[in-house]
Amino acid sequence: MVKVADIERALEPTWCPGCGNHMMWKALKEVIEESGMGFEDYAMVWGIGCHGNGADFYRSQGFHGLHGRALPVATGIALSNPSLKVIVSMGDGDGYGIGGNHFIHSVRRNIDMMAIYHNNQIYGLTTGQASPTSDQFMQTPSTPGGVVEEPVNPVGVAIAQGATFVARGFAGDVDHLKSLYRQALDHHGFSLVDVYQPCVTWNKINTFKWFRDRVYKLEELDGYDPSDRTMAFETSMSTFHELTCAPDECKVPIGVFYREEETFTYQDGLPQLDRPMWKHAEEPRDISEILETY
Ligand SMILES: Cc1ncc(C[n+]2csc(CCOP(=O)(O)OP(=O)(O)O)c2C)c(N)n1
Ligand code: SF4
Repeated sequence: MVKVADIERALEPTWCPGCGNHMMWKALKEVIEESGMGFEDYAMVWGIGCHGNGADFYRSQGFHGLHGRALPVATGIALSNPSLKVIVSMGDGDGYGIGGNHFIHSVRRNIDMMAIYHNNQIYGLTTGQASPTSDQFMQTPSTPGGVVEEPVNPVGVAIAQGATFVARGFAGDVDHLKSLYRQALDHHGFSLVDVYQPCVTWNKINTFKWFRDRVYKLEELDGYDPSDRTMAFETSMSTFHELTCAPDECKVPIGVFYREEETFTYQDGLPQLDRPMWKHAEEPRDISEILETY
């Protein structure tokens, strides 16, 4: 069984002091330890960005993919070895921008994997340009006159697209985030955890304080039913925040928006996965005769 200390590499994280990535790192390491998995039980995949630098800070088998392409790589891993739990780490620019198409199709295919989005509403690594989740009117180096368009609402998109597990967390509440990670890891199907992860260097609007003044937990809401897709979608839309809103005007829900217990995954629909490729590889073939010919 993997321990937190086994996951940590000799290399210390290079994220800015106070960055939400540190809290997400802590939460995920602890949940992996608590899950009882061994290194042979899971694989991790990263996109490109500050979040993706996590590839250097978690010891695991896995792959550091191209910008926006973590999900296709993760899909390949999940289908070639269905016994692995695949954990994918992406950024908002990475996963909802350049990788937006993969996001939609991974959701509708219900590929059994856990997808974590480090949503800091900015391009962190490339010094603060607007991302698909930056709030409308936000000024950034790439939008000096303010962002013109509406942001992507990843939770709403996923629910509308038939997702079977959709949650939103906040890096400033590690215990709550851990509970979401645990549920996502246990889910049979595509589990999305969108995490508000303040970038303390480039996003001076959506700060830890900004969120602390606004977040509330869905599980504490009277009558909230995460098995009701319509309720989940309406909640994701009605509370979709805007940069300009005051704490008493807008609230940001965190928690499990939607969960379907009995799900049919992409893997379930592929009978050939009963004879996965990696199992053939377990029986080594003698190729000395072939080598003789060279
Ligand atoms: C195809 C491609 N386009 C652009 C880049 C440059 N690039 C590297 S990281 C990044 C943005 C990262 O932002 P985000 O995904 O939000 O992650 P964060 O750094 O905030 O964690 C960009 C545009 C790239 N590496 N590859
Ligand atoms: S630039 Fe932002 S997202 Fe990147 S490490 Fe620093 S605080 Fe974190």
